[in-house]
Amino acid sequence: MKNFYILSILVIFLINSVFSNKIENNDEGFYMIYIRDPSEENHNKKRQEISDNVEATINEIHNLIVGNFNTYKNVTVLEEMEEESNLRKRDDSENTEIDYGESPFIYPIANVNDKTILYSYLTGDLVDTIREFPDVLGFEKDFVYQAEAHYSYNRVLKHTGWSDLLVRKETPFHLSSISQGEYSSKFVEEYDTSYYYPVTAGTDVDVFIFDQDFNFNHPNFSNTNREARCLLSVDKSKVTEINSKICGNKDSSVNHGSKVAAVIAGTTDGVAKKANIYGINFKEFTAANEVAALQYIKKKYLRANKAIFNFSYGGYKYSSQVEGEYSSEQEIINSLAQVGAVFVASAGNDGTLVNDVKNDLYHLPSQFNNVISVGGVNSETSSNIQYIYRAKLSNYGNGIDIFAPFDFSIAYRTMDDKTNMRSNPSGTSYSSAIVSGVAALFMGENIGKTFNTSIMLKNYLQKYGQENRVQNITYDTPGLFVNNGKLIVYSMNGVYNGCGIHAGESKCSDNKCCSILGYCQKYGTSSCKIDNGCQTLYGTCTK
Ligand SMILES: *C1O[C@H](CO)[C@@H](O)[C@H](O)[C@H]1NC(C)=O
Ligand SMILES: *[C@@H]1O[C@H](CO)[C@@H](O)[C@H](O)[C@H]1NC(C)=O
Ligand SMILES: *[C@@H]1O[C@H](CO)[C@@H](O)[C@H](O)[C@H]1NC(C)=O
Ligand SMILES: *[C@@H]1O[C@H](CO)[C@@H](O)[C@H](O)[C@H]1NC(C)=O
Ligand SMILES: *[C@@H]1O[C@H](CO)[C@@H](O)[C@H](O)[C@H]1NC(C)=O
Repeated sequence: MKNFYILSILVIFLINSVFSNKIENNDEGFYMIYIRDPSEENHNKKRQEISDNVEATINEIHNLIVGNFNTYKNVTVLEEMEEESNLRKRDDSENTEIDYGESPFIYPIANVNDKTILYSYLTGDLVDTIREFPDVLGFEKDFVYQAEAHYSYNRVLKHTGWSDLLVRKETPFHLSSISQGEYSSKFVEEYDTSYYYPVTAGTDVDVFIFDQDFNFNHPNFSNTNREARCLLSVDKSKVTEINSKICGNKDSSVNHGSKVAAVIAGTTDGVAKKANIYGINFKEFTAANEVAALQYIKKKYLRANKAIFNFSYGGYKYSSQVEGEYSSEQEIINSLAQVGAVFVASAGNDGTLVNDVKNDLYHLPSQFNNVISVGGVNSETSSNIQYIYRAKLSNYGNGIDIFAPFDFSIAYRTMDDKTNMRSNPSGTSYSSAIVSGVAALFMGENIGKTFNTSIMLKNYLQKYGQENRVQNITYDTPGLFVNNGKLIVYSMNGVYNGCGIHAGESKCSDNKCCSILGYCQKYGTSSCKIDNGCQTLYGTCTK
């Protein structure tokens, strides 16, 4: 008896929740219509059939729909329903468990507790008319569920402040590692291989790639909502305008420029796939060629606060050759920075100091002022923690500004025999490409704001990057690892231990406290006190 009582309350509650709900968005769409249908015999039959009074209602509604075809905003939907229905008939639908009746526009989909639920595509006016039918109990507008994801769309947007979110699945390390914080299997059961990025993805930002051998015919540059082409070629310090998809050595098996461009802004492997990418093809990497190209771009193509220059070449010079009034490269870099350009350069792959004060040797252009110098890292998982350490070949020293991935597992299929992009690239050139891409993301999300190299470094790369994340560094090298602003670490299978940002923003249960390191503990233990880092967002910080 007691059970029955509880059950009936439950039923009433459910009914209320369905029928008292006014349809808020009272417009054209798919609806579930609840029809009174107490016919006993239906519930005992194996095959669900339509009872007489339901059939009468169906016929009435069917005629209403047909008589009001011209009031529909989108008749295509009804046409598609009819088509589907004809296909079914041909397939002989007599064997299905449910009798869907004769009308393609309205049919029963379920029978529950003396009700039949009909499904139909209706205009708001038809809903109002049908509501008055004697056997109609109510309506429910169909609802499209979001596919179950291993991350929270809303939490990521809140955390990053991005205008909207895009997620690319199953990406290589160079993308997954820059859109999450430190992964440890102590907190997260399965490493998240997704790449999270803002929907703007570098829109309206120009990235000038000073390199060799570009082929923008590769399908990874084929999205049409941005520019991806060769712009200039530079030889003997003279600049020539080019407007083509291919420049440099067509048969180059190295295709360095194409690969750098793919890491910055390719649709599959790139950080900022909507950024404009312009190939500046250098016959030779000389200081004078660089100055000539910068001057040309400054005159003709530079758009203030929207330009990123990625230098991936470099070499060592004695300071006597660099400093003083005759550094034309430094001067022109400064002048472009003043009008809103950001410079990114690779720190070099010599495994030495970028700024060897003792021997008076400096790596250029990465050690110029107003140039962000990028070192390379690899990762290694040991004792369940993913360590990020300086790649052995990457340069180091306090002249480095930031680190980014060094080895790339991007196995390009050949798009044609002449442009083999198959080899897996590695080196700080690609690290600098990553940072250029991340800079493009920040610019693309902040169109209208002022940018130059130091603003990009201080207000974005340092603010959102992971401080002290890079291991195996000496000589006061900063351990900053690049991040695009999304530091929440999710688990692919949704299983977490602990709490907080390293554990998919999980919260502690049972009134436990979330410690500064992300463990759920009893409040009051040494690492779980309010003045000792207890995280109020993810647990209880009182006794
Ligand atoms: C961008 O950086 C990469 C890696 O350092 C380099 O190979 C490429 O030439 C650079 N592009 C420009 C435009 O400097
Ligand atoms: C009409 O419905 C069809 C089929 O569902 C859909 O593809 C189309 O985008 C709709 N048209 C409009 C204008 O909503
Ligand atoms: C970059 O912008 C900041 C802030 O406006 C300014 O202080 C700095 O001088 C600028 N750098 C250059 C090279 O113009
Ligand atoms: C990008 O290139 C890779 C490797 O060649 C390929 O698998 C992928 O389908 C390409 N992406 C697009 C959007 O064409
Ligand atoms: C870190 O540096 C030490 C000492 O130079 C070296 O033995 C070790 O192999 C390095 N670890 C990695 C992962 O490179």
